[in-house]
Amino acid sequence: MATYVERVVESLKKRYPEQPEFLQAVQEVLQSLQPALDKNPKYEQFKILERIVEPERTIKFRVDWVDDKGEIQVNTGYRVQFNSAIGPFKGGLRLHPSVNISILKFLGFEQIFKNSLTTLPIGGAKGGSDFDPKGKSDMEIMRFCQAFMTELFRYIGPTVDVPAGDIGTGAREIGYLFGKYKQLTRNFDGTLTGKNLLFGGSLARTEATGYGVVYFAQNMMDARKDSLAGKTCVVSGAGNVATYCCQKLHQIGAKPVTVSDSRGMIYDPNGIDVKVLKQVKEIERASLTRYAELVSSAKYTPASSYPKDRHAVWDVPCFAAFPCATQNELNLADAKALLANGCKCVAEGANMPSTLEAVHAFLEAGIAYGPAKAANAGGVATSQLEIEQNAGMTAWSFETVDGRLKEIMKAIHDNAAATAAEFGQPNNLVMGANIAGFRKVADAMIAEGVC
Ligand code: NDP
Ligand code: 2IT
Repeated sequence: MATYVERVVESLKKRYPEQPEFLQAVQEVLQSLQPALDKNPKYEQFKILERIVEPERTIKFRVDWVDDKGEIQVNTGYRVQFNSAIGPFKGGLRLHPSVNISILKFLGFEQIFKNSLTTLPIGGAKGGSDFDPKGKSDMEIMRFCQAFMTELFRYIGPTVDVPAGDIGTGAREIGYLFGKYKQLTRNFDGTLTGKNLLFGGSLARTEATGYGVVYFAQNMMDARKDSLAGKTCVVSGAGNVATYCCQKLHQIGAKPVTVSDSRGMIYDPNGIDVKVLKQVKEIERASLTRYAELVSSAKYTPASSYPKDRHAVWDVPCFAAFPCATQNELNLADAKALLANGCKCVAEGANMPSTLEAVHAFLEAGIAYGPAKAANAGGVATSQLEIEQNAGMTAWSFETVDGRLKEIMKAIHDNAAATAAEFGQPNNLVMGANIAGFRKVADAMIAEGVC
């Protein structure tokens, strides 16, 4: 007879066959929950799985805006308000041409458990648009953001739903979104996080996700009586998370030797120069070919020169790997290449960067593997600290916020490790993070009744 998990997954596959990323995220979580479900029959009795895989509310809307040539452009906007059992909806906005409901449901679903793990009172959500920010002028970005907020503002608020950044959405976009939100609602409040420091942003929020991933990896190393100091690391991505992951690795005496974007990879044996990376990506918004022009030790490999089903970054020998670009950027062949080269630690900065097969390969090999919902939770946790500062109309020092971030990352690690041990698999942080994140939300749903 099929288990409760199998029945829910099968019914979901039938209902949403066109949502592969969402189904993948659900399977990754549900597959490891069975022991917790066996231990507490209330979860099945209260139909928690059937309920937790459906968003409480999904908003989809048209976004019309005018480009610099005076032509009207049309995009689709979304907000998936997945679960508010333990706090207001919270999660980023992704602006990328690949955005669709499957990707946003996977991200929103992951966010429920990630936010639960942070120890803070935040529910799970995600949103965004298929708008492509690449090559757009500042004024086009502004007009898009204003049009997007003209619809979204009805559904958000400081105790309702608090959006933030994600791929394609950084401080510039949050600024334009905040300006429009404030105009439409006449409220100056903490409804968006990742704001500019001039109007309520928190120190260390920009750095938080990348720093948090490294803190998480350090916690995994401490547990194994090992260290990242002096070790070679590979990082994928070249955006917010990758940049500050590289910066923190340098600070702790490790050496990040790669970064990548959608077009190619940089290998720099001297260690990635974070100042140059910021100049290229944050200021010039250019391709990584520019990094190779500016740094003589760097070698650029275009993605097009590599086999289609492989990712060049994962062929570089390393002690630790930090996938910080996007979902499914690390497949089974990539995982095997990393393991064959002696990789001992993988900490995920991106959301669901490893395929299900790659995750199983890491777990089977017994290396330190920090799944995204635990390892990259520092970003959203620090967003919640921004909300806290806004609510108190105050601003904390960088050291205060960074100190809280460090404590939170340790609490997440220790909770995932203790939960994994409780179920007899002490090294399996996938199981530990999933069960720990799930139990808090499921217990809250039961306590709040069927509504
Ligand atoms: P950015 O937009 O700042 O950077 C994204 C980077 O990933 C860019 O280098 C981009 O390349 C690359 N990338 C994006 N899509 C693809 C793709 N389809 N193929 C190859 N490369 C791609 O985003 P963030 O750094 O904020 O986000 C990176 C990851 O981290 C995402 O998975 C996000 O969900 C996750 N995350 C982000 C948090 C945050 O606080 N920002 C918090 C937790 C997780 P290019 O420049 O060519 O587009
Ligand atoms: O995936 C994520 O956790 C984020 N993009 C950050 C969300 C947030 O609300 O800060």
